[in-house]
Amino acid sequence: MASNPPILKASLIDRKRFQNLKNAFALKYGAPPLFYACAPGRVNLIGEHIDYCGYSVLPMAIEQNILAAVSLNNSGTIQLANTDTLYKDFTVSCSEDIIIDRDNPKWYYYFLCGVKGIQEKFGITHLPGMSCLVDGNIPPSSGLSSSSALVCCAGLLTMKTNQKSLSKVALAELCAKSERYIGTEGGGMDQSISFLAEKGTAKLIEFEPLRATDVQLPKGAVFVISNCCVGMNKAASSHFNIRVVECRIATKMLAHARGLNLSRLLKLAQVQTELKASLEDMLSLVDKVLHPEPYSREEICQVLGLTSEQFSKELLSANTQHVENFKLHQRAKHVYGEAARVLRFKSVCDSGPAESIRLLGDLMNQSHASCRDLYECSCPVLDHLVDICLKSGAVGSRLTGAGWGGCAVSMVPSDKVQSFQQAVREAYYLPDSHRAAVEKQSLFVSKPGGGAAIYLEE
Ligand code: ADP
Ligand code: NG1
Repeated sequence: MASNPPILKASLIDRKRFQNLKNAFALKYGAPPLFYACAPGRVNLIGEHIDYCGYSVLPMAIEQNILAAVSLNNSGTIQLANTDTLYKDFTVSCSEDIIIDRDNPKWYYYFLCGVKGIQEKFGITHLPGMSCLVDGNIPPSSGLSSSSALVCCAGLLTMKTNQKSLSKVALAELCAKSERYIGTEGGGMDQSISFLAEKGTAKLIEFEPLRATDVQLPKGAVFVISNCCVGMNKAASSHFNIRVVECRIATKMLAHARGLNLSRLLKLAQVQTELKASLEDMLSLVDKVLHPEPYSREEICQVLGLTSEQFSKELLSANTQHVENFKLHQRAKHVYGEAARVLRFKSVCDSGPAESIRLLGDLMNQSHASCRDLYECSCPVLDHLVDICLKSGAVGSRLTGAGWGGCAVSMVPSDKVQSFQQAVREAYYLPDSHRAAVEKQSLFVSKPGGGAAIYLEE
C-alpha cells in the first residue's frame, strides 16, 4: 500500500543536535523553525552499479542523515544556510527559474534539485519563500549517499511547505529523477532507500515498478563501515557517468547482436527481459558477442550504424564527450554477475542456512573483486582497506556506493566486532595522522535505520 513519509515528534531527534539546530536557526533567521525534515544516508550491502542498469540492489539506511530546520518567510526568496561553515549561505528568488549549474556542483544545487522536482511535479509557478538551516552528519563523497539524502530532505520539506502530499514511492522516484539535474545519471537506489527504509531491516529494492521488500539479515553478524578517507565527488568527475555510458553502449551492442529493437533499449536488464533469458545466459551472451579489448568510437558506430554525431548525442552524456575507449565486455560481465549475486544474497537471508554468514561473506568478496577488476570502480587505498578488514576478522568486505574511494562495508561475526575494530584501527587508522584524527566517524557499526520523516515539536 502506498504510504506517505511519517510525521514524528521532534523529541525523537537526538536532543543535543536538535537544540543546537533550533538555536542556530533562531539566531540566523530571528524566529523558531516551523518544522524539521530528515533523510538518511545508506550503506549498500550488495548490488553495486546495477541500479541504473535496471537491476535490484540491497541497501539499508544508516543512522547518519541530513536534518533541516524550516520556516516560511515573506521575502519571496529561498534562503539556505548550513551548520557546517564549509557550506556557504545561498539565496534564490522564488520568481526565477531554478537553474542547477552542473559545472559547479555546490551543496545548494543538490538542495535545489529537490525543490525543483516538487515544483515541476505540481506545476507550482510561484514557490512560497522559505528559510532553511541544514545540518548533516553523513561523511560526504564517501559512498554513503550524502548527496541523495540532501536532495530527499529538500524534496520532502518543499512538499510540506507547499502543502502537497506524495507517497514515499512517488517521492523516491521524484528525487531520483531530480538529482540527475546535477549531472550524474544515478539509478535511484539512494533516494529509494532514504524514503522506504524501515528500522531493523535491510531492503531489496526493485525498479520499474519501484518496490522495497524486507531482507532479514542473519543474527550473529554485524555490518561495519570503514572509510578509506579518499573522497570521490561524483558530480565533479566523469568516472560515474563513463560507467553509465559504457553500460548503455553495451546494451545497444547486445541488442543489435540479437536483432532486437535498438531504439527502445537503454538498460542491460531490458535486454535480458526482451530475450527472456537467465542471468547465466546473459553472461554467456556477453562472452559470445563482446570482445575484452576496449572498443573505439569508430568500431561502435560501425556496428550500430551510427554517425559520430549521433553517437555523441544519443549515447554520451555532457561530461563524457571526450571519452575515446569503452570497456563493454568487462562492464556488462560485472552487471549481470552482480545482479545474480544480489538475488543469491537475498535468498540466503530468506532461507537462513547454518552457513549463512560464510555464504553472504563470499558473495560480498566476489562483489568487491568484480567492482575492482571488471568495473574498475575501486582504488588501491580502498582495496588495501578491504584486505585489512578481511585479515582483521571480517567474513566479507567490499566497497560500497559509487567507489573510487569512500567506504568499505564488512560483515563481521558479532563476537568478533571489538577485536575487528581494534585491528582495523591499528592497521589502517592509527599509523596515519590524518586518518587517526577522523577515525571515530570513519569506523563504525551500522544497524538498519528508518526512512525520511517530518518532525514537529509538540
Ligand atoms: P555521496 O557519495 O556522499 O553522495 P557525492 O560526491 O555525490 O557523494 O556528494 C557529496 C556532496 O553532497 C558534497 O560535495 C556536498 O555538495 C553535498 N553534501 C553532503 N553532505 C552535505 C551537508 N551536510 N551539507 C550540505 N551539503 C552536503
Ligand atoms: P553514491 O554512493 O551515493 O555516490 C551512486 C549512485 C547510485 C548507485 C551507486 C553505485 C547517485 C545519486 N547515486 O551512489 O544510484 O548507482 O553509485 O551502486 O548517482
